[in-house]
Amino acid sequence: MSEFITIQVGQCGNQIGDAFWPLVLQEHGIDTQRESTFKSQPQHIQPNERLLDAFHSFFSSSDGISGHSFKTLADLEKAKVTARAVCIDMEDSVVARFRTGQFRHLFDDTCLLTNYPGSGNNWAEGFHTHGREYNEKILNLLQRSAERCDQLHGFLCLFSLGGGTGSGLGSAILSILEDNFPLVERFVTCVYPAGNEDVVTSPYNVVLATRELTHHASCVFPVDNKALLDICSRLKSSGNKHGVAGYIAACKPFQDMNSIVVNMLLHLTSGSRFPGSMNVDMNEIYNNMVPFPCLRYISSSVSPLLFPTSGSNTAPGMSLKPDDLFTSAWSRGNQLLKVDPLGGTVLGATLLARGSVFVSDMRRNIDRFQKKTQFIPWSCSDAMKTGLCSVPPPGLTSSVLSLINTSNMSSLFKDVAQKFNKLYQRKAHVHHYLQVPGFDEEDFTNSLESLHEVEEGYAQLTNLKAQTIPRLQVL
Ligand SMILES: Nc1nc2c(ncn2[C@@H]2O[C@H](COP(=O)(O)OP(=O)(O)OP(=O)(O)O)[C@@H](O)[C@H]2O)c(=O)[nH]1
Ligand SMILES: [Mg+2]
Repeated sequence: MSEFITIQVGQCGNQIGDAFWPLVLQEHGIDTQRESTFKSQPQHIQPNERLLDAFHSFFSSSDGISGHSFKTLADLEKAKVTARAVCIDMEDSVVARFRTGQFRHLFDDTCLLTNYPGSGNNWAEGFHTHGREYNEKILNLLQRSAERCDQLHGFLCLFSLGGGTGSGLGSAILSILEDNFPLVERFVTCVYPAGNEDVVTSPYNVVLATRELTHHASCVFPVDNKALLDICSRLKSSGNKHGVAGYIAACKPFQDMNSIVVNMLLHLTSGSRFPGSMNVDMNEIYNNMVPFPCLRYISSSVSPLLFPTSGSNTAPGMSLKPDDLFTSAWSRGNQLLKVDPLGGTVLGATLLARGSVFVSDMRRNIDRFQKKTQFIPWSCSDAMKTGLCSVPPPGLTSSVLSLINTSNMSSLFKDVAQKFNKLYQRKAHVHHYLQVPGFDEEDFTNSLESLHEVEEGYAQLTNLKAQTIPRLQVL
């Protein structure tokens, strides 16, 4: 089975990681309440050989995993099972949860890296200062984690682009990976800010980090906090008498928002981890979805949208019929990013189903998708990637993931450039960046140029008509 190393950087990356690991365990039927007995174990999934096989994807053990049947956290601790995770932050508070919390035995202490007091919401601090200082240490951590793998398939990198550590150090790590593990794909899930946030310098951090993503990631699955918050508010505000504002005031939306991202990640990797009649590996997704090197940004959505961390699956949509499941996955309002994926030209699309979705359901919905989609003219319209993984997510009978590389992605970069320009026209906060050794004013302009290239690259493909190329004449 394919193995992944998860790299969590900064507060956001580690908070998404904090939501990720309990759900991975839940997928394998492992009771995360240490004291409880097998009786209270989730009933939907029984540990069996094929699930144990898949356990290698995210976990390793010096004692070996094969042959074990894990039911509780205590079983994992006894067998010295650790998560294939590298958790990095330049402050300590979030990563400390992995040292002392309920899952402390799951994390190899030597794979947790922290400092003090953070990168001060400054990409240059994260990229240059911490990137330089920790380069060797991070490489060592990664090499050690990679040595514990038999079939390392990819790195899953999680960080936000708004702050300094995730955006700066997170994007610096991409180059370390590219230089030292050139054959292993780098999949990035990065969080774009909502726009009305606490981090004033986030437009700079986003633009500077996006250049690194464009050049050093294999495939990027961006999400944005505005889209995530809208989804959570829509799904949860009906239960709150003060509506959306009441929902936001009453809870910590990050928890719900992060669990939506985690659901997407678990579904995304499911084909590489579990068996299925038409399984799709992550490198197949990358090869089919990215036709040009810079246009590697994929809009994603999973259906049904759920909040598994809140204990029970409370969201509507649990009993969606197959066609509704597919429609919901590719619909504009359910994308984890504020784009209309089918409003432009589609460069690549993947539909991945989990659980009891029949091949006939799949065929019918591919047909429906193709009828409403304008593909790039040089690709035949059935050039879609589709997959069926037989293991459903916990608590569900089926689910669908939609991945779309769309020319409308240009709207994301246009919006990011506008926010950047508003700040940069006044050169506000620029001095903080210029005083960091290694940072040059040209980094701003070069990064903006790189952003424009991606925006243009996508925009040019919108409404592109098929060209008639004259046949070559045989002389
Ligand atoms: N979805 C989501 N967004 C988050 C979370 N935590 C922070 N953010 C967003 O991330 C951005 C701030 O980045 P952080 O991850 O806090 O910053 P950092 O990488 O730790 O960098 P520094 O604190 O500047 O060193 C803002 O846009 C926040 O709204 C989270 O748990 N989930
Ligand atoms: Mg931080």
